[in-house]
Amino acid sequence: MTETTQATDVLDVLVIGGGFSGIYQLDQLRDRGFNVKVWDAAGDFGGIWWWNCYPGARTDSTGQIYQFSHKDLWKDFDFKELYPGHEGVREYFHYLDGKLDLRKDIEFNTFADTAKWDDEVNEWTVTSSDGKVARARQLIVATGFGSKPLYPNLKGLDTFAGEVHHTARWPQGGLDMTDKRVIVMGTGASGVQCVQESAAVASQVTVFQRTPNLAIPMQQRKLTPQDNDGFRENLPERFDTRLKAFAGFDFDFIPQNAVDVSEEERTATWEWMWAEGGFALWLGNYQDLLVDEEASRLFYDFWRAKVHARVHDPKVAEILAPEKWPHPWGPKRPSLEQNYFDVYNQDNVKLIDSNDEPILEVVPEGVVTKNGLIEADILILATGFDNNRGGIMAIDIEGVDGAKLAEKWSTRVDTHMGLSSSGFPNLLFLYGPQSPSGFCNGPTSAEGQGDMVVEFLTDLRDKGIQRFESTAEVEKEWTEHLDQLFAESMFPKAKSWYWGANVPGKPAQMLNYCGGVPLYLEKWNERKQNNYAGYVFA
Ligand code: N01
Repeated sequence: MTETTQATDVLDVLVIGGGFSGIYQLDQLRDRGFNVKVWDAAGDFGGIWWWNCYPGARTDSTGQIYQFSHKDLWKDFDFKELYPGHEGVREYFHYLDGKLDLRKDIEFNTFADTAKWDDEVNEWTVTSSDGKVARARQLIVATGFGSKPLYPNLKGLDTFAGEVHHTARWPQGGLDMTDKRVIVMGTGASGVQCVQESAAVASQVTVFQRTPNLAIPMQQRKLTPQDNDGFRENLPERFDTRLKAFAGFDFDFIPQNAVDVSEEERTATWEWMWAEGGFALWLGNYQDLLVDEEASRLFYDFWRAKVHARVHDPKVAEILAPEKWPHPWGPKRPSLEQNYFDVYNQDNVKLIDSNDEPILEVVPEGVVTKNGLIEADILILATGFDNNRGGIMAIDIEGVDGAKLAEKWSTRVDTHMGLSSSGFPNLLFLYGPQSPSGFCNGPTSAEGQGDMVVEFLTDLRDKGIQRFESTAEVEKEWTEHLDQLFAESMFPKAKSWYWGANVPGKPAQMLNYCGGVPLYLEKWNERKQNNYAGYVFA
C-alpha cells in the first residue's frame, strides 16, 4: 500500500503526468506549502522521453532552451550534444531529481484510470489501473500532447512474425536492428529519426511515406564543457526571450516579408540560416512564410533545390521533394534532419510512396503491396498520436452530475484557454488542447503556463475558495477565437495533428492555440486582473 492509498489523506493537488509540466507543478506548489503528489504511467523520469526511446529519438530544440530557467537549474548541467537525445533528456530529469528531490512525491508505473468528482465535498477521487486510490482537492492533468499513440488500421498486423513496435512504445531495453530487414511506416519526426538510425545498421530499410517531410537541417554537434560554459554566459537573456517569442523559443520571426526583399538578399539570408540549422528556419524566418502562399512557395523552392542536390536518383528526389508541393511550406511541422535525405542514396534504403503503393496487408513474413511481398524482421509504426486530447480522454473523467469528459469532447473540444472545461470543477490541464502546446517549446510552456496555474491555485487557497469552474460561455468564446485564427491562417492547407486531421473518425478542429505564446499570456493576465474572468467560484 502506497502513500496515496491512505484514504484519510486528502491531497491538495494530484498531478497526473511527470514530464516537464508535471514536475514543475510539483516543485513550485510544494514550495508554496501545498501537499502534492504526482502519478506517472512511465517507469521512471523523462515524461515523453521515457516512452519515446526509439533509436535516434531526440529533441528539435537545443538543450540550452530545452531546460528550466528557474532556481538556476541551468548553472551546472552540461548537455553533451546541441540537440540532446532521449538519453540526454532523461539524464537532465535525473539531475532535476537530485536538485529538487522529486522522486519521493512521484509514483511511477501508475496509470490514472478514472477520476470522479464529488460535489458534496469538493474533491476528486482518482484510481489507477493497478488499484491505487488518491483523493485530492485539485486535479491537474499534465499528460502531454503525445501520450496516446495512434496505430494504423492494418489488416493482419497481429500476424506479423517479427517485432512490431510503435515508436512511442519502444522496448525500454532497446532493439538491435543490425543486419535486420526493417520497415518504417510514417515520415513525421519519429519516422525521420528512425530511418536515419536504422539505415546505418540494418541490411534493408523500406520507408512508407504518405506525405513528404519538408525537413530542414539540424546541424547537430557534440558539446564540450567549454561550449556549455560559453552558452551559460547569455542564457538568462535567452530564457527571457522564450516567453516573448511566438513559439516559446529564443528567436522570433524576422519582421520583414520574404516577398518584399530582393531575391539576392532572401537567398543570402536563407543560406546563412541553413548553415546554422534548427527551427529558426521555420519559426524565425521571414514573417510572411507561414501566412502567405507566395512567400511559402519561395522557400519551398529553395528547400526543394537543396534536397534534389543531395539525392542522386531524380525519381526518389521527386518523391521526397515534389515539384507539386504536398502543402505550403510551414503549416505542417517540418523535422530537423541530420542525414535523412542522404540515406536514400544507400543501396539498403528504399522509399515507397504509400499513396501509390500502400500496405495492403501484413503477413507473418512482412507486408504486401500491389507489387508483392516485402519481407521484414522489424516493423516500425512511426504513425504518431491522437494528439492533444487523446491522453486526457484516455482517463475516464467524471464531473458534475456524472458528466463524462470524453463524451463532452467526442464531438468538439471546448476549454477555457486550454486550462479547464465546464462541468469539471477544480480540474486543470497543462500543455493541453487549445493551449499553445504544439506551438510552444515544452519547458517554456511548463514554466509560462505553469506559473499561471501555480499563481491561480495559490490565490484561490489564500482567499479560501474551495471550488472553481470555467463557464460554458467563456469556452465557446475561446473555441471561436481558435476557429477564427485557424481560418485566417494557412493551417487548413496542410492536414496535420495540429487540428486533429490525422485521426480517422475523430472530428477535426484546431487543437493548438496559434496566436502565439505572448498573446496567450497577455489574455490570461487580462482575465487574472479581472478576478479571473471566466471562472465561477465557491
Ligand atoms: O507523428 P506524426 P510523430 N498510413 O503524426 C504517417 C513530436 N515529436 O510521432 O503525414 C500511412 O508527425 C503520417 O502520414 P501523414 C513532434 O511535435 C518530436 O512523427 O499524416 N501513413 C506521418 O508521416 C511531432 O510533430 C520529436 O500523411 C500514416 C506519420 O505517420 C509529434 O511529436 C520526435 C498513417 C506520423 O507523423 C508527432 O510526431 C518525435 C497511415 N494510416 C515526435 N497514419 C522531436 O523533437 C499515420 N501515418 C524530434
